[in-house]
Formats: sequence, structure tokens, C-alpha cells
Amino acid sequence: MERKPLIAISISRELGPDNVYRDFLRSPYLHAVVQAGGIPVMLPNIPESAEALLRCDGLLLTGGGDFSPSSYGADDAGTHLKGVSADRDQTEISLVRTALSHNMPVFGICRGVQAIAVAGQGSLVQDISRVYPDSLIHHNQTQARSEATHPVSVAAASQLQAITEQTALRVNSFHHQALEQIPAGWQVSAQAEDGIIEAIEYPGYAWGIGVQWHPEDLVDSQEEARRLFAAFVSAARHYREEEDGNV
Ligand SMILES: [Mn+2]
Repeated sequence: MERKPLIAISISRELGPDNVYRDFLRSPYLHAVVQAGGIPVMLPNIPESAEALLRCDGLLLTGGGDFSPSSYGADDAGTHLKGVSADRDQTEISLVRTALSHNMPVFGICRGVQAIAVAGQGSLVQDISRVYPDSLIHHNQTQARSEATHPVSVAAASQLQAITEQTALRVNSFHHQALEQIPAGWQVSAQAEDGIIEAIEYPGYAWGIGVQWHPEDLVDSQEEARRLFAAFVSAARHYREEEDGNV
């Protein structure tokens, strides 16, 4: 019987009212992985998760609070950072670097694409409204999460275009930060009309894509979101077959 790929998923960390940390995840990520044929495995924000990752077949980096500016060598610009967790920052940086050093497929969503940037010596726009004050696009929509509210243009001949079979997509948007400097070797594969980077990919690598929107909230309503998760889980299956073949 064919073994379903194990998809490692990074999760949030917040301090509870009893002063004890909770590590947790919004469930649509689980649904999105399962409907694509993968088995989700949540990795807590502890150093041992990098070791656990290597028993899995793909890495999904999820949304959440802001990275500490110090994690990408910047000063706090005083832009009301939200939900910063040093443990999560460190865990995700380690997960990204571990996955990439093993040729494991990596899929970053929202904070997750920012994790790819931070782990690769890139940097972030700390607050979109300060850097793009004239933008008419609301990257922090008030509509339902399952509603796509702004268009992005997809780069010609990109993997993202091949997977979604589209030159433009409508996406949902819940971010006040964005990518500034992307890692060496990666390229921009989608942009919003105001110039905000909405997706990146890693040409020549097994499978590396990051998106600033939330396809996990769109899989029940948008074919392109389902295609993204299907392509990622398929790459994870391929990764496992290659690993097993090398034993
Ligand atoms: Mn956006």
C-alpha cells in the first residue's frame, strides 16, 4: 500500500493566561494537507523539531505573528509588532535551513514565506502601510478568510504559473508585513498591483514556493489553491521515494 507523505507543519506559540505557553495551529492548514492526500504532523517550537522534520517528507510553514526584526538584522521600526515569539523564530529558521539542506520540498504561507526570507538572509517590510502609504489594496481584509479580495500577477514561465495554470490569481490577504529582500537563488513569482511581493519560488530546487496569501482558506472554493497543495504533496511523495531509493 502506498504510504501517504508526512507533511511537517510549523505552528504558533503564545503565552496563555496562566503564563504557560501554548503551541497551536489554525485547523484549515490540516484540512488543506489532508484533502491533498498528505498526513499533517505539527512540529512544536522546540529545537528537537529539526530532527523530527527529517522523518517527514515536506515542510509547510504557516501564518502567525511577526518575526522579531532582530532575526533579520533590523531594528524595531516602532510599527506595533504582533505576536512575536523568539522560540518560533528560531524553530522556523532552523526548519527552513534543515529542509533546504536536505532537498526537502518547502511551502511557505504568509508568515511562512517570511520565514523562508529570514532564514535565507533576506528581510521584511515591517509595516506595509508605512512603506506603501498610497496603496489602495487592503492587505488586511475585513471580508471572510475564504474570500479572495485582490489580484496578483503571476510571473511568466514561473513554477507558480505552471502549477496554477494562470497568469493572474485572486487572493485573500491578511498581512501587515511583506517581503523586502528575498534570499539569493529565489525569484519573485507573483506581485500585487502596488508592488508588494506576493509569492516567491526557488528555481532549480526540488520544490520551493512561498505565498503571502492564505491558500489553506481557499481550498474549498478555488481550484488554484487546491492545485498548489496537490503539487506540494506530490513533491513530498517524490522526495520520500527518492530518499527510500537511496537507502
Ligand atoms: Mn496581499
